[in-house]
Amino acid sequence: MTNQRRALITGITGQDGAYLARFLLDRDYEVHGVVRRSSTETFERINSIRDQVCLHQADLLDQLSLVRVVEKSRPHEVYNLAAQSFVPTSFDQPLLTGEFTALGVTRVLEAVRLVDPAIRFYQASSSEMFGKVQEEPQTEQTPLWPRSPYGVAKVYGHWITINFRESYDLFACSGILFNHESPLRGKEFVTRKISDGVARIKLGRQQKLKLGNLDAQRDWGFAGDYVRAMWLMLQQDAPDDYVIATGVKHSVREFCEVAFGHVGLTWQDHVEVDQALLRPADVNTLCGDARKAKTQLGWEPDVSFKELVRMMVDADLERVRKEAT
Ligand code: NAP
Ligand code: G4F
Repeated sequence: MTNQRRALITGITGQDGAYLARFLLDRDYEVHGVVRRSSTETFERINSIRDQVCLHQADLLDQLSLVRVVEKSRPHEVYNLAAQSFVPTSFDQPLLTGEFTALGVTRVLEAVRLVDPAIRFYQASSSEMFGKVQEEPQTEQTPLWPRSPYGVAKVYGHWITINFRESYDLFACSGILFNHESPLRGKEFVTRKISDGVARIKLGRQQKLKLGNLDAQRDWGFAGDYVRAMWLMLQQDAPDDYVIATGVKHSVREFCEVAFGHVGLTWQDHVEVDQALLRPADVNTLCGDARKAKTQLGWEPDVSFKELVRMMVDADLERVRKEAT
């Protein structure tokens, strides 16, 4: 083993995993990633860095596979980003979501504790834990009231991380991240569904865009900014928990307005509300207060809401154009 810093990322094939892997490679880390076995590869987001990272097969459902990966890669830092992360699926598959998103965290923590308790650990907690918000804006002290099986599972992951820190003195941090988006966002999430829809409608491949709750408000930031916060948490003298957010909220309707407006279209001409897309219980509004991260980590977001929307629409326009040629 060399003196080079080593990081292990679960969920490296996801949006955040892809941005974090690039961020760490730029800082000269040796980057290892956990991938689960599938009959077709899901490496699209990390294709461009495929030969610079070391991938290991393991699964959040399988304790020994996680222990083996930690033993093999001997990381200084573990970023636990893997999860069943889509809220509607958590209503359809609550048990599986609990296994991945809640108990999966304990499995990764146990692997860290068994192999090397000096490893620094990051847990991907979520603003979805605030659910039916008890105060605005939300801070690290705001009481949790999750509104989906996903949110409930994330509350478990958050508290087991704190519990392992307090019980075993692990350097374990929980980042309570508000919604963050990018051109690499999965297409089922509302921002990417809109940017993809706008591009298809603009280029004549689609007529209408069906959405659910247009009144929902989110504090949307750029994923590239948010992975920097994850890393900063693990570089501090002591482990702690941090809210990461922009402090500004917008509705789904406003997202549509900016996205369609960017290509000279009027959103009301193309968006239809589909009742089937409403959730059994939704999170109506989220807005974070990231003052602790600003003061202690020196973290602030660089990309504004409008820049983010335009970046996503432009990327989808380019991709959809290429699909046609
Ligand atoms: P994402 O794009 O959905 O990626 C999820 C990753 O988890 C994928 O790499 C997926 O692998 C992997 N995974 C799922 N189940 C697994 C299992 N059983 N074993 C191993 N790997 C598994 O999510 P994201 O947006 O990057 O988010 C990263 C993390 O942050 C998640 O934990 C999410 O819940 C949390 N979070 C996200 C946001 C946000 O706004 N993006 C906000 C707060 C918290 P496959 O490629 O094989 O499916
Ligand atoms: O984009 P969404 O699916 O994200 P949601 O539910 O806020 O969850 C995301 O952010 C969490 C952080 O708070 C993460 F932890 C989680 O993993 C995930 O990344 O939906 C945002 C809002 C919801 O209120 C939803 O009801 O948009 C509303 N919405 C309206 N129409 C829609 C749609 N959501 C989706 N996915 N699709 C629609 O057609």
